[in-house]
Amino acid sequence: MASREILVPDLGGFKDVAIIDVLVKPGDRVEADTPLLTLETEKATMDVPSPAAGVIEKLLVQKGGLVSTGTAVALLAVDASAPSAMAAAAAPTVPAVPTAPTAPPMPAAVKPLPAAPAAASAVQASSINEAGFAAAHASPGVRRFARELGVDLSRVRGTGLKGRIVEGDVKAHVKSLLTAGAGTTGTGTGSGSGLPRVQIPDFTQFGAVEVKPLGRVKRISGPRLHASWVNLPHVTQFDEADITDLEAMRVKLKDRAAAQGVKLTPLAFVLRAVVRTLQQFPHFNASLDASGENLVFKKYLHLGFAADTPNGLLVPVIRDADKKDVYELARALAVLSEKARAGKLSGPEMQGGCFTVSSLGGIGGTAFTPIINAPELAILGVSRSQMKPVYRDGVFVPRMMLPLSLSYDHRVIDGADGARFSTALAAQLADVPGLLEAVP
Ligand code: CAO
Repeated sequence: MASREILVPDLGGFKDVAIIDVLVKPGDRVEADTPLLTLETEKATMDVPSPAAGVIEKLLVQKGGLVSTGTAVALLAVDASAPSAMAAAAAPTVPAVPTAPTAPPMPAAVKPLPAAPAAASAVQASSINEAGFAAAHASPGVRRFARELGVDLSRVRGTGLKGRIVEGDVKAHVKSLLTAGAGTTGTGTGSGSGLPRVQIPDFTQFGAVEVKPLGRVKRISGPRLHASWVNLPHVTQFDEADITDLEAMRVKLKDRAAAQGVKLTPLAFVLRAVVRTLQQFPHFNASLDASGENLVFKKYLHLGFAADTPNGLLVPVIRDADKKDVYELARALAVLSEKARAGKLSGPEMQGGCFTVSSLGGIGGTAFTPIINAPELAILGVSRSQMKPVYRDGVFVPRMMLPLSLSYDHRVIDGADGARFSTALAAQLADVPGLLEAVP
């Protein structure tokens, strides 16, 4: 094991930045990207991640200290199996996470805490005013606590020094909401408070265990998925689209497309069909506003798609998907999923989605219940297509059927509309010439 110094990455012009939390101690095992320290400037908080896997030999700084770019913060005994990792320390080893709208630009290797992002990998909390949350005067611990409870810090009155919000303020805020019975009203963006907590036993009483911190993407996406799950009344509509003709055409076109560097998978056609269906059902391309009383119709159409990456689930966004034909959609899919896997997506490439498609078709399964990427109103899950016997005109015929799972927010979309949307989508997928039409 080689022993190497871990240095503070480029802080983008900030000097003498306060260390407000030290998250590891000598002897701790860390993975690449494990947060080691939390720093706080006046405008944002950020983690300093470990650039490689290994064991912390020595800490060179302490809580309350000040650091600048290049300050040595710890000695790491780097795993022998990861010799190149330290050399790559200056480059981002995990996907850059978008910064808060009010925060200054962050270097990619220094990542804001979950408190700050405006939109990241999978799902956005539906009610938290992200800009206000990011600007709130509170420590990362309090921010994390607020996130866990789904509390919008911009609405909490701080009683600490210079109005700083302390943990007690968050608790008092939740208590006041509960007392007022307002925890889950409005846009349904309350905390989900009142939910019984899952009891976590001491697992060591049952056998040996190993504790590993969740990766950064999961730490951000988890609370957002949870917020959507508990605050949006999800209904999932299942359907099947007959893509026999589409598959036949795709197989014909595939090689020609490959010669032009485009991998024409079924998903590109699904995206094109989704665009055409959203154009028929504009209220699916909308969001509730913060009051929960108005629907914001979007005159643009950016499509998100779930990408499975080594760092976790990310949702790149294809901008102006309605202006792209199926080849352009296939190209955008390939470029953005490659960037997602390499951890190179920028913040804007994960923002502004109107509707998300989550395809597990390349992996398997017959159906699933995708969680809506709030504040979007619906998400389409796609599973693996299969040849099935379909009864038609008195006989069974073999048809290639694609399973569709449409989850929608029942506050806005009625069951009848959900069924109409998925029926229309299936019809679009059967209309091969329509899908291949040039885009105006
Ligand atoms: N039915 C049958 N086969 C399918 C299919 C489907 N619905 N969808 C894709 N395939 C096939 C493709 O044709 C391809 O086959 P070949 O390699 O033989 O040509 C293979 O499966 C792999 O496809 P792919 O995954 O490379 O490409 P894609 O365009 O379908 O998907 C991407 C791209 C980025 C969406 C995908 O790689 C991915 O990450 N999927 C996971 C998404 C996810 O995690 N969702 C869950 C989120 S909720 O937790």
